[in-house]
Amino acid sequence: MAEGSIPALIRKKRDGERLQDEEIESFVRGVTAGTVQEGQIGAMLMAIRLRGMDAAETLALARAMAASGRALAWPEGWRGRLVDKHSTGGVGDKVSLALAPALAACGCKVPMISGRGLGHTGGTLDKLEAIPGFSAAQSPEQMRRILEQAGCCIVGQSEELAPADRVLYALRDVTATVDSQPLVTASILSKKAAEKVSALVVDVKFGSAALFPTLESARQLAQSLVAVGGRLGIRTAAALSRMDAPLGRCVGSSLEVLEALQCLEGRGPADLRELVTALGGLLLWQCGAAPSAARGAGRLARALDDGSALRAFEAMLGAQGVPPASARLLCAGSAAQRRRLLGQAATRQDLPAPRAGTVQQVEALPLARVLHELGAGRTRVGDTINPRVGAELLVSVGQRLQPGQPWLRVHHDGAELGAAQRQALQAALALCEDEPFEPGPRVAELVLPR
Ligand code: IUR
Repeated sequence: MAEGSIPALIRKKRDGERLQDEEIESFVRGVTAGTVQEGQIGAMLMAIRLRGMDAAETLALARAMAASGRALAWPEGWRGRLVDKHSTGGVGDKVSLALAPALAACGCKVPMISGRGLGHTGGTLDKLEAIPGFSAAQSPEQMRRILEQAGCCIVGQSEELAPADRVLYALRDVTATVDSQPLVTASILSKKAAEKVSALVVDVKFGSAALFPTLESARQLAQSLVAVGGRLGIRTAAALSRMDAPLGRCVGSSLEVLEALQCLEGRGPADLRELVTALGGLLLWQCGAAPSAARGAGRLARALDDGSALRAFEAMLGAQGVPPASARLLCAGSAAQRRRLLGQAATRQDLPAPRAGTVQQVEALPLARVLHELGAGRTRVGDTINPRVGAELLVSVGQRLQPGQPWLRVHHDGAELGAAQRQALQAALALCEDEPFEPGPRVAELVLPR
C-alpha cells in the first residue's frame, strides 16, 4: 500500500469506521518494515484505543502481527500437549515459576515466552535471572532441546517472534494506549499464535493494582481473548483474578523465587497455590488431559505435592544454564542455603503497625511503587533490576494486629528508607475494626469458550 494511504486508514478508524483485513495487514506490514512513521503509528493506536475494534478486526490484527515474524515449529508427537499461560501483570505474580514445571510434570510441553516489562517490579524473566547462571536467551532449537529434557522452558522474546508487537507495544507505552482491549488481545495472541501452542490460559487481573480496575472491564478483555484465541486455533480460557493486594507474601525477584520454590514443594501461601492450580487445571482440561477444570486442578496440586513439579523446575534450570550443583541446592537445599545462593540485600527494615486493628487490605500499588524506587523495577528498556530488593508481608488480610507489631519487612541496599517512602508504605496498610476473617478467593470467575 502506498505511503500516502496511511493517513486515510488513520482517518477511517478515527471516524469510527471498521478497517478491512487487507487494510490492517498493510498497516502492520508497514509497521514491521519501518515505512510507517512513529507519529502515524501513535495516531492509529489512539484511534483504535478510542474507537475500538470488533472481533473480526481484532482477529485480523492478531494474525497480521503473528505473521510479521517467524513461527515456531514442534515435533508432531507434541501436538495437543503444547500449552502456555499469560498474565496481564500483577504485583508479586510468580505464578509462572511454579505453573510451567507443574504442567510439565503433568505431561505437557510448555514453551513459555515472557516479556520484560516496565512494571514497578520485574517480570518472570527478571525473577529467574536472580538465579546465578540462568539464561533467558534461547534460540528455537535450544527451546526444543530444553522441552525434550525438562518439559518446560521460560525464555525471552526473540527479535524474530511477532516483531510488529515489539514496535506497537513500545509505542503504546508512551502514548497512553496500553489499556485498549483489542490492542491487548492482539498483542498477547499474536505471540501465542507464532509460538504454535494448542491451548492457552490467560490470568486477567482486575482491581486497584491491575491494568483493568473493574471486574466488568476484565471480563470483557477475557471474553475477547477467549473468542479471538479460539478463531486463531488456540483453545483459550481465562481466569479473572483479584489484584488489590500482592499475590502471596513476597514481592521482588529473589524473594519471589524463594516463595515459588515453597509452592513447588506443596507449601507456600494459599492464594498462590489457588491460582497455580486453577490456571493449570483449566489448561489440562482444555488440552484434553483432564475431564474437567476441577479434576485438572487436582492433578496440578498432586504434582506440587509429590515433588514432580519441583524436579521439572530443577531440570529446567539446569537446561537453561544454571550449574547443576546450584540447581540442586536451590531445589533441595534449606532456606538458608537458598538465601545464600540468591544473595540478600544489605538492609532489612521492619515497619510497625501504627495502631491495633484487623488487616482489611494491603494495597499492592503503593508498595510496588516504593520497591521500584528502591531498584526492584525498571523505568526504561535496558535498565537493570536489583534482584535483592523486595518486601515480605509479615501479616495476612483478615489478621488482627497489635500496635507496633511488624507487618512488613523491606529488603533494600540503601541506608534507611526515606520519610516519604515510609509514609507511602504505611498508607498501604488498611486496618479496620472487624473481627478477624478468612481472606476471600483470588479467582473471581472463569471465562470459558462456548
Ligand atoms: N502482555 C502483552 O504481551 N501484551 C499486552 O498488551 C499486555 C500484556 I497489557
